Amino acid sequence: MGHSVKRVVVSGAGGQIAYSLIFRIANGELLGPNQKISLHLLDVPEAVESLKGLVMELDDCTFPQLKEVHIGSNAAKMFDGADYVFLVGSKPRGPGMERKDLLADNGKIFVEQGKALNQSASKDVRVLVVGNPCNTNCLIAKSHAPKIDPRQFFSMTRLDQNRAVFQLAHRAGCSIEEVSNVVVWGNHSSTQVPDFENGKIRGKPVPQVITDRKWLEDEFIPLIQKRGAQVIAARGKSSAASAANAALGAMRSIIEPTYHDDWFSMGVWADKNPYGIDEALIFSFPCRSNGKGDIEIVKGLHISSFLEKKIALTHKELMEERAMVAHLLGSAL
Ligand code: NAX
Repeated sequence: MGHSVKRVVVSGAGGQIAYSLIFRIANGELLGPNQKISLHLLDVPEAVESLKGLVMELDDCTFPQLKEVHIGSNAAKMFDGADYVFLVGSKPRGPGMERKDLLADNGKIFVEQGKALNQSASKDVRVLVVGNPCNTNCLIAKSHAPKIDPRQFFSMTRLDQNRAVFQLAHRAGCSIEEVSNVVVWGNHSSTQVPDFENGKIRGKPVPQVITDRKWLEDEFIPLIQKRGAQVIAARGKSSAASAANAALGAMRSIIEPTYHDDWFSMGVWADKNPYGIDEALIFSFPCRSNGKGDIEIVKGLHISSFLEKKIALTHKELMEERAMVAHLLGSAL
């Protein structure tokens, strides 16, 4: 992908997710111990001063892989030649703010960032949108970047996947590594569909191992859908280290070949999907990587009528979100 030093961008670099993510990237956890990296840290002008403190801390970690760090608030400059971009920055929902206002407010950020990516990122760039509402933000950014293949844009449902894996392993009393093939369909929101029917424990469908169907339907699914809110209630702040961990895992899943017959959960451009989802959406599907950054949607999963009804709801929500930001979508939709 172009440079011998890889350029990795984190937007929202002054925020709490970034504070966990940046040090792990700099420590080689994204691209391995032999890959030199250049970190480009983007935030709004008011936050740039605090980024100087972050740079001091990065210096003081003496990470061998970290060749250079750039900070700034000009997206096009920060995206220059970018190989991997984590779009984390966005505004939190303020008091009394409607979902629609949040969509429009944050959507504007992704109009600008989509244009800036189009202007200056590497044509092979991989972009992971974390900032919420991440699926629709990703759709907006993609629609303003006609020079970049839409299949290089992703939105993060990895934290939801990880949450589901933990709960299934916990309930089954098995180890994390014994749970595989867990996908969360649709939107990263409370309508998301954590799929226990196609998930596996020790290679067997989850319902053959966890036979309490009532638990799976009535407790497991809502638990994953509401986990983010639970963390906020307990911590007084939203998930940060687990979100950073998921962002790192998600980008690595794009870069590295997918193990055997496993798959992972990722919001991707729904073009030519075999599941009847509107093709002009960023929708979370089961995905595999060929290890060169090319992702394909896994075909042929059985969708029961139980799943189908739930997927229809998250599908509808994403179409509604898209309609709310129709004025922000560029020509490359
Ligand atoms: P913080 O509020 O701690 O940090 C956000 C940072 O973004 C701030 O430093 C802010 O100045 C910056 N920012 C705002 N506008 C920007 C712009 N135009 N360009 C660059 N930077 C900008 O939030 P944090 O807890 O780090 O969360 C960041 C985003 O991740 C939020 O939108 C949050 O909802 C989302 N999340 C997404 C998750 C997912 O699974 N997809 C899970 C965790 C998290 O909730």
